[in-house]
Amino acid sequence: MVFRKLPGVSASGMGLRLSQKFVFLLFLSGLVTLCFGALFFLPDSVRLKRIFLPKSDNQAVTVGSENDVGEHSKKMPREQTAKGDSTTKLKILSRKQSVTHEARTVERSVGNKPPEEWNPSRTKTEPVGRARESVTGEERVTTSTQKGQNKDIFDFEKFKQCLLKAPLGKDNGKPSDPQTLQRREKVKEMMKFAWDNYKLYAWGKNELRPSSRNGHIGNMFGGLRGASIVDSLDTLYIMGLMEEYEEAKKWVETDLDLNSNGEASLFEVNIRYVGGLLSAYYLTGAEVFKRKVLELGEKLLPAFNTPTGIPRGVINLGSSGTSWSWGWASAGSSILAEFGSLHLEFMHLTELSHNPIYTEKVMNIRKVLNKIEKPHGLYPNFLSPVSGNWVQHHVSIGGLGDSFYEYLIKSYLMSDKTDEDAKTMYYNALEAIETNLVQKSPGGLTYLAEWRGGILDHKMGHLACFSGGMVGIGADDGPQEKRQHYLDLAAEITHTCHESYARSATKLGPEAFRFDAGAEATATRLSDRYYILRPEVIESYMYMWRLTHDPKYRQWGWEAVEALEKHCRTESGFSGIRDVYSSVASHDNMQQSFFLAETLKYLYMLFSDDDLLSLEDWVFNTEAHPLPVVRKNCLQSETGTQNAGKSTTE
Ligand code: DMJ
Repeated sequence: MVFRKLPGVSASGMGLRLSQKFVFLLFLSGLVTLCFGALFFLPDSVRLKRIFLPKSDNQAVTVGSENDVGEHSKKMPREQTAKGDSTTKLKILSRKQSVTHEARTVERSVGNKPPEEWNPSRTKTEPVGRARESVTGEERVTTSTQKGQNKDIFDFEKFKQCLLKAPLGKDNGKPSDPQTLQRREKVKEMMKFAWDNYKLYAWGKNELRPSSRNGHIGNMFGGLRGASIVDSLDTLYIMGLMEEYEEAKKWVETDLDLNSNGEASLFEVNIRYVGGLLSAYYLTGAEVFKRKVLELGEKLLPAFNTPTGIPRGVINLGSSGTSWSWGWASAGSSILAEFGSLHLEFMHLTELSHNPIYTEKVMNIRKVLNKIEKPHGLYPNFLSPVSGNWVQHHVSIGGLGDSFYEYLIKSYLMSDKTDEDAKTMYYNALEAIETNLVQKSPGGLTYLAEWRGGILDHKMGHLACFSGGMVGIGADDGPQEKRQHYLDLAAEITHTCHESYARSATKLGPEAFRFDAGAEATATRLSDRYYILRPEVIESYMYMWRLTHDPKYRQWGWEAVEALEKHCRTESGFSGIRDVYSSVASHDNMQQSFFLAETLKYLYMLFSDDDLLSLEDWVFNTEAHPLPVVRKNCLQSETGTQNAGKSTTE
């Protein structure tokens, strides 16, 4: 720009006119504003931004990637800005608490001798309560801290005294019948085989690819590694594969890096990592699991920073803590099965940390769900975390909805039957499911259809087959006149799911089966014919066995073992198959971590005595990680021996 002095106009300085100076200054200030404003658009990692801007929970975020996603999460996250957050106060509180909590963690590990671990080989016939306090041989000394004098510290000793039975039961649940024992040994061998191959070809990765003999990482866990290790800890432990358990524990100690900065499925990280670490801690008392799970738990909290407190499905585990909804979920909604399957783990995070924030978060979800009107008493699968309204009227007991219902009844059971809200919600939901979704096929099979705005889709997913077990474990606490009915319903659903296996060439069930156009429990679409080592059908066999002791459930479980061996076992691990109706196997080259966490664990339990992880003491999260019933009265009592009289391994 050229500045010239014009005649007759006063000028100063550089010989500019006043109006020119004004324009120049305006331009300059505009430029400065623009530059500063541009900082907001720089990526998080840019240093300048960190210097100039305070960290905020509500930063705008960009679309993540890509195709390899969670169970309920089939596509890419949607771009979201968590603006208009009405829970700022809570956020500040949560940040403060986080700091306090971190400090406490450090203090604990420095100031207190970590409790000695609980090893199954040492607990074979010991009583749970009294005997653990005596100082003989390998037994540990119960310190005053562990006796609950320091209320800030989770008292593992007292926790054990509040169990009714030893976790692994008498003689680790060993069945007396030789055939059952042999079958149990076979399942243990399968676990060892799956583990050994994972170790050989995929150590530290998330899953084993058995055909290509390498590891798979994917992007479901936001950069976290070792999903198969964390998912396997408790299975290895209950099977007495102690060398393998020790390897797994060592890896958690030295290699489980929680400082990742990727986008993770909140649901998947919660059920596999949080669930896996929690149960490893409760089973063994090893401090490392507690430390890790509390560190991880904190990283999940920013997902709840939405106007309603309903968390979004995808979270950045790094310091930004930004969260997204899945790109495929209508109108930026959150998924019922995802935000509805946090309760069990979050209640235990509060138990271990003494930080109420986790309980508050999940109780708030429940409050929102209780307030909102439900079409025909049903819970649709998509909810807006902004408005708190349903986004679509699709209801399913399979994918997208499944574990929400499971967590209602399990919340009640895990609360030592004190959580009346969860109980009411569960039985009301079950009533609505029976009225609207439960169907009988022309061939007499009971199934759970899906509901789309009042229209039934006569399809049942493999995922929905967990409901045999769910309805079964809830039967006893339902209204007196309905108890037998619920048990019958559970048996019928389990029977139908078994039929979906029995009607295939491989004796393994498809991903989804239908009851229309002449089909009865068979997949009619090519795209539904695959089996990816899922546990749900076997899970229902296990619960139904425990509830009825009808030998058919063990028989069905054994059929599944034989089918897995024949069609899914490869030279280097287990693999899913692409078509259950073809006896010529086409492997999908993936040994899912839930095969080790769930399928094999439930099979092992099916062939064990009932006191191995007794259902009186333990509930299983949706990834089959056992979490103990919280007996508040006992835990808070001075002596902590409310159940000590009953605390034997018998
Ligand atoms: C597991 O990760 C969990 O059981 C989840 O609830 C549903 N899907 C898989 C197994 O099929």
